[in-house]
Amino acid sequence: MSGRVLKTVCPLDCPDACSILATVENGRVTRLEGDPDHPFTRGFLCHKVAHYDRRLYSPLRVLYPARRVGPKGPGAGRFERITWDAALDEIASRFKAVVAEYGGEAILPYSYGGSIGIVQRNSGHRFFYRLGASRLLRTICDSAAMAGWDMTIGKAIGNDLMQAAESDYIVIWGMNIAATNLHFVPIVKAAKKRGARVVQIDPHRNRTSHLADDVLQLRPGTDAALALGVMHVLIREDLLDRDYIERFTLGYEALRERVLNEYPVDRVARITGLSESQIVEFARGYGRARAPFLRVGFAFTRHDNGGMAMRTIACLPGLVGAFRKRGGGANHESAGAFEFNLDRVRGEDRFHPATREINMVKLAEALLEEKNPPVKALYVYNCNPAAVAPDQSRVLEGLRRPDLFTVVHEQIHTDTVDYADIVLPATTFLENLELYKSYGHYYLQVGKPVIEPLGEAKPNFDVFRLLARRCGFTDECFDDTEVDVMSQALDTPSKFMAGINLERLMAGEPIRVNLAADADPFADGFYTPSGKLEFYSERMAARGLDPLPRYHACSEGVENTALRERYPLQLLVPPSVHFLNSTFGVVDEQRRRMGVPSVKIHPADAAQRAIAQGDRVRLWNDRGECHYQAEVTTDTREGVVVAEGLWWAKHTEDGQSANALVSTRLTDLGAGSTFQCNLVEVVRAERNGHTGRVAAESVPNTESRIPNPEPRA
Ligand SMILES: Nc1nc2c(c(=O)[nH]1)N[C@H]1C(S)=C(S)[C@@H](COP(=O)(O)OP(=O)(O)OC[C@H]3O[C@@H](n4cnc5c(=O)[nH]c(N)nc54)[C@H](O)[C@@H]3O)O[C@H]1N2
Ligand SMILES: Nc1nc2c(c(=O)[nH]1)N[C@H]1C(S)=C(S)[C@@H](COP(=O)(O)OP(=O)(O)OC[C@H]3O[C@@H](n4cnc5c(=O)[nH]c(N)nc54)[C@H](O)[C@@H]3O)O[C@H]1N2
Ligand code: SF4
Ligand SMILES: [Mo]
Repeated sequence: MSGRVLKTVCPLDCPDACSILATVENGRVTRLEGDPDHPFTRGFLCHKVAHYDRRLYSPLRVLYPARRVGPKGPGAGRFERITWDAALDEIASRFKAVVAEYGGEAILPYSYGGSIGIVQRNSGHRFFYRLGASRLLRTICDSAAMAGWDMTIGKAIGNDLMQAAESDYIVIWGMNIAATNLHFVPIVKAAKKRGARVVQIDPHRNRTSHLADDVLQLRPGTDAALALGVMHVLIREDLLDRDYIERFTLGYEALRERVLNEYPVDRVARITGLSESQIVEFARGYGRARAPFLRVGFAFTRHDNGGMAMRTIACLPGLVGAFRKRGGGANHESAGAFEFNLDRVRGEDRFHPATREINMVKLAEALLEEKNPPVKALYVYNCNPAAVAPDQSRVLEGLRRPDLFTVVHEQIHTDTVDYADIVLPATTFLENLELYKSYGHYYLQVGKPVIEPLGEAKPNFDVFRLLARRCGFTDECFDDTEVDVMSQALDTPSKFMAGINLERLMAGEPIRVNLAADADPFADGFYTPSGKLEFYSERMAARGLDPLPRYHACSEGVENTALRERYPLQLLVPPSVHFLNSTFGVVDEQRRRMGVPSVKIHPADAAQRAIAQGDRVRLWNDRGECHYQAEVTTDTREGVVVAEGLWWAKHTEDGQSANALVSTRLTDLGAGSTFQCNLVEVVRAERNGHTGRVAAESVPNTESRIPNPEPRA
């Protein structure tokens, strides 16, 4: 039997937001394919989502509410199945008790990007505002990138990725597109076929390097310096679009003086570790191209100088007038065009929240140090902090606190579930209704459930409505349905969203925001206070920051000579093609493709430490340690080690991953995370005289400890 084919959307934190055709036979999902009619998906999905059924029907799927009956932590916890009524009653009464004794701010919601849909992602806000809980600053991902881009451009939009097929010079800056923006790859290939040159700027040669004519392996955290060196050459050699600069930009003269005086190519070469000719050649290529296109990633913004780095790089297209050239321009995120009425969706207009803010990057501090009041209850949804958050040893220590009441609403028995007092089963995108935007392309789409919820799983939206009632909240906003919330989201004066109505979306078709694919997104001006691309920024000055682009060294980089005496290597922890953050750690096949947790090290660094290919090594700094397997390779530059992929803590040898080495330091703009900014040391690890290979799956993927007595079909 062939089954029914239903359309839905990938909910994962990935810029591609693919449209999916799901085949359902006898109530079971048997096939997932890319929608050939979606202009960006173009008929294919990444491997992990094409096989999402392995995750959907995993033995680790959480299907019923459960209560802890053993100690907290991996391997220790035992859970007993309870009813939804019992679970909701217990949460409501524990929350009320915490509010009575410590105040609402002792409750902390913790969520991020498990689903990036508008309804499920934002459905907890009303409840937690009404409760008077602490407010979470959701900064773990792109807040420095957004703030930096905003200072120069004013809104997180850019030239359409699809039109870059007509570019003659594509720069991929700090983004591993072959892993993290897969549907941009055919576009780059099409441009190459027409003769485009492709330059990648990344300390680490990865899958994307196969597309590149040149790979500039700069030192991590020196990206602003490289951009300023490129500007120096563009200005010195007059490779500028003067008409564009005059009409569309602000502060060119001041920038010119700064760049010519302070960023000569030899200085930039010393900072970045690139050669002078690499820098000059790159600048000439960019400046002479007919339509240079810049695909800007996140990695370089995850240093504590990252906001300024983004602001600086975003200036480049302004000097050469790239935004208005067909095929050219720049794109970091498209998300700014989706101007939903989020105040309404989140209930900010109604509840005017003014409670304490807690930055999600500092979860360790929140759980271990916060006093006024202490965090006594934690509610986790859409997120797996035990695996993804920085300073992992301390996060786990905090989660282990016996006096902390922790609720985890999850699809899968993750690392974080190991620490839960109450576990609630969550639906996946195949089981719930949702409105999706993208941060790579410009299409909106509604995804409808294609199967009934498995077990007793419920969407976030339903759970928060039920909890609101249990807590006695009678505000009418808690009577809204998911469709009501979608229509509230679309109730906006935004010019990008004009004419987009829910009926059309509910029919399942992708609908484009009002920004033509081949348009210059800034033809009518930029979204800064001056309406210009701001080389000079009053807003930066008002914050006491340098109003002009500049390079300042990051705290854990090559210029920190004191710390480098103890920890000489820069550690990068970028995403892997086989995982999506920690979401696919549950799938045996994806872990098999990953192999064991491993770290790439340059042959010169390995030789100095007598480390050979396949050796078990210890990585550490003052924050923590982990044991990984060494991969000796020139794919990384000297002085830089790379631990790709967000492993579950329990799949590592020590029960903690490279995130144990990552600090909770914040970025210069946006108070964001600094995942790529860590100095470490690596040595060959000997334990019981053995230095051999790390055992694959040192800790196997255990069966869920939550009883799921009903047999699955
Ligand atoms: N397959 C897959 N796709 C994903 C994800 C995933 O985990 N797996 N995660 C999703 C999420 S949440 C996000 S935010 C995006 C992230 O997508 P990306 O922007 O691609 O990811 P980054 O972590 O920013 O790292 C990208 C590259 O930057 C390099 N890099 C590290 N430090 C520096 C630096 O200082 N300068 C420069 N120039 N390069 C540097 C790394 O070596 C890496 O190759 O991807 C999304 N898509
Ligand atoms: N080492 C390292 N660490 C990193 C990064 C890195 O590159 N390297 N990247 C950082 C970045 S950029 C990001 S964005 C974060 C991502 O961190 P997270 O947002 O925590 O992302 P995931 O690991 O995908 O975990 C999401 C969880 O939400 C659950 N979930 C999915 N949908 C739903 C739902 O509808 N309801 C509920 N209740 N749960 C749901 C999933 O089962 C999954 O366990 O990680 C950060 N951590
Ligand atoms: S993770 Fe990204 S590439 Fe894979 S299906 Fe989802 S949106 Fe598409
Ligand atoms: Mo992210």
